[in-house]
Amino acid sequence: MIILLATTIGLSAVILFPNLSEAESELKTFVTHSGKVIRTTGEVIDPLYTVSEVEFDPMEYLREFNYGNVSKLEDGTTVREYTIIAEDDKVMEVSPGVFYNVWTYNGTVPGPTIRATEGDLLKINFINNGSKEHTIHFHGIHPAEMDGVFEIVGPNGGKFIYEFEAGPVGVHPYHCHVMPLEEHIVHGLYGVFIVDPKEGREPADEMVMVLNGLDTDFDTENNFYAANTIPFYYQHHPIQINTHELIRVYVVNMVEFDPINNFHLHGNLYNYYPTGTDLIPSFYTDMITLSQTERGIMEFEYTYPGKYLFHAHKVEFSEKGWVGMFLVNDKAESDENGMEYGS
Ligand SMILES: [Cu+2]
Repeated sequence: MIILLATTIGLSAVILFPNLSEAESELKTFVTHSGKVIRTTGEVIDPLYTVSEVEFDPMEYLREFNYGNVSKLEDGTTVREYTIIAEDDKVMEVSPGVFYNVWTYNGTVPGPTIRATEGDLLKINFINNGSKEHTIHFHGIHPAEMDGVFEIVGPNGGKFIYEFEAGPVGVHPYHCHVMPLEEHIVHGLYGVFIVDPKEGREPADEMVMVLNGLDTDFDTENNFYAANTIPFYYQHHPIQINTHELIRVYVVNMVEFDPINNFHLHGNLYNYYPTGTDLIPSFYTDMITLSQTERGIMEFEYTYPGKYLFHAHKVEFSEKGWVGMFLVNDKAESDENGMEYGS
């Protein structure tokens, strides 16, 4: 009797849901013409793209610098060559169940952190593998035709080589400059460009934080905020640093729609170098306010070990994801345990 009942239920399931297992394995993600991301086992009529998911590790991004392929000219000038590929057909799960169509430089948001020394000759091979026109506009000093505004790079393999001398010293953003600009930026086409002074800076545990907003419902208001794209990431995965070690944070505000953003550090104050162009700090503070593409360098050391928050003091932003934590390890103890720097 029990066997008969089980068989009947089993048969009914097969009749009611004939392709259940097959359908489950065919969950696909689409981006529609309105930019909405849809995940379904069904059919989507005329989708814009069938997409793949972006792999992005904010902890890796934090301390990853791209110095390019280095060579020397006869006169001794250092040449750094980079390749940046734009795409606009990927999605990222920015919060559990929330998928967002990201437009990427080299497959991530933000794109790679380009790093050079003042006076180096930079050669950036740009390839646009997207379906829309894109460019790279670097902030800094360069010839007009290298500004990435009027030299539009066509979709599906368009190419352009940006060549200019690295300068001035500081931390600068780069981003796509195709209209509508807001759309190309909020989808993720931006990154950080660091120009080191020839004499270098004091050795430090260095990291990059891009403050960004995500408008996942296209109403020109941000639904999520973050340091390095994933809301709340560094709160759940604190950044490990050591006491009595110089920490240097290159911070760039890429939030659109909201006129200001800010950066508050707990249990400490930092020396702040606006745009990083001067080697003498302008402020000693625990709070800076940043408008669009405003950026700078923060330097600090912790005396006491423990957990310290950093976040937007615009509380709405921190409650929607722009909050993180430093886990400060006692340097003496770390050394005894043979811990790696910053591990
Ligand atoms: Cu673009």
